[in-house]
Amino acid sequence: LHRIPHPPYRLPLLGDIVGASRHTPLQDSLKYADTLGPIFRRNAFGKEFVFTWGTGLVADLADESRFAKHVGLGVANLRPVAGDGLFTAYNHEPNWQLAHDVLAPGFSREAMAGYHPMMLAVAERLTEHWDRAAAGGRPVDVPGDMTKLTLETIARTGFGHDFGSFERVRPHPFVTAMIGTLTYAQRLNSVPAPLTPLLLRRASRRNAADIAHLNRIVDEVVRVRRAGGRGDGDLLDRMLETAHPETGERLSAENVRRQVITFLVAGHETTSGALSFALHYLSREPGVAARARAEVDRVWGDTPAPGYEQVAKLRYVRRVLDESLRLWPTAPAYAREATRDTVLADEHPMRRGAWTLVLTPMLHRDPEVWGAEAERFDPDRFDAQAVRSRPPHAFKPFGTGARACIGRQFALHEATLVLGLLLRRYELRAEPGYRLRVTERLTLMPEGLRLWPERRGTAR
Ligand code: MNH
Repeated sequence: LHRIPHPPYRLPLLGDIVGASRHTPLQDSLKYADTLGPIFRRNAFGKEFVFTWGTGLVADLADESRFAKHVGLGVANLRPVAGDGLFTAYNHEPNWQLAHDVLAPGFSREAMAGYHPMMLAVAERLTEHWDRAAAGGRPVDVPGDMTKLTLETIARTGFGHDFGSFERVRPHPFVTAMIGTLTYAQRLNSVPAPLTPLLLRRASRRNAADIAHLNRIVDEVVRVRRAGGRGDGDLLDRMLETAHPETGERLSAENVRRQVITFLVAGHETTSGALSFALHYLSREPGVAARARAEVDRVWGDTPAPGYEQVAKLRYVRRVLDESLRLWPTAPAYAREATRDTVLADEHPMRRGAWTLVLTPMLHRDPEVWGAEAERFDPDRFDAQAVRSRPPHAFKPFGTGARACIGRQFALHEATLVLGLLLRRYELRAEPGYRLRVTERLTLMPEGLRLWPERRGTAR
């Protein structure tokens, strides 16, 4: 450990808190990363945390024979919310494998093609809302609207549930409670554990109320399904009815509750951020927007309802999304632990159980891979040839290995579809003088981002 650099001003008891803000732990780590290099540590209240972002180191951490997901920090803080649900389960918990095997077919190609018409229907609710803003010359609240869209999408495709987000002026209480629990889980990292009862007394009471609220909403979704009989074979049907193909085991009622919360939260918050960042860059880069729009016009023409197959054909739009996820991977870190005594990249000894946090926004800016101009937004970094010439594991917005994101194709399909629809229908005018600010609540989101959509001529 002593060979790993740390910030210069270390305070006794408190550790490296000089210049750090409890609201932006990730962006602070990015600043440290710049000066301290590809692996560094920070001390918080006597505990040492190791951060890793160099491409070679991260590639080695992807070796599943020596490393695995570590449930720590922010993820561990979500255990009271999501328990042994897929995202927060420990590797050794039997419910991880069981739920993974039961739910994985819900993310197959066929399953995705089945969700497509519902995704399209939700996107139409968004364009109706944007049409009204465009007609009135009013701006739209991008993160707010993307959150409505992605929440409705996962709720309807996965659970046959309608939150009515677009009929509401304020966010659905589910969203408010979810943001509360994410923010609280992040805050727990900036307070020494023995002092939380003291320092976060009110916040922790609020958090308990938020969790109770999430449980109530989820229990109601499950109750309605149980009362009304099967859905159309969606995720909830799988959770409630599908037995494991080999063992015949089923998910328990308590585990179903954890999975429903997990999928409603994990299934919308990060996709919403990814769409918001992409729209920000599209509004700022007229050349990129024009190319993307030309592609949509060419591939889709003016078909009112682009089909499932037509979404994957938007290659350039997909690169815009990848490039947005490069600069702002909306789940900005994942933790890896050694599953036996080993040496990381032949350099850093790690005992079994020792862990490190991979900082993807820094990995995605590693100058050795992305060049000196890594801050520049350029979707051509994802053309086939550029991708082939990069080392593996240089781009990891969805994590790695057995515990990587199960919803990756779902998110990419949904986001590409929506960007295609919005580009075809509107010009996106940015707010003059807006400078990108990023809010952190374990996930990343552009703060205060507003755009003025303008209908394009006769196009759909
Ligand atoms: Mn998703 C795991 C990022 C969309 C459901 N997701 C992960 C991980 C990352 C991630 C990173 C790994 C975390 C870790 O190692 O600790 N996820 C994203 C991003 C998007 C996203 C950037 C959108 C963009 N995720 C989605 C969607 C769903 C989903 C959509 C569901 C419909 N994700 C999950 C689940 C896991 C996960 C469930 C946990 C998988 C497991 O551990 O088996």
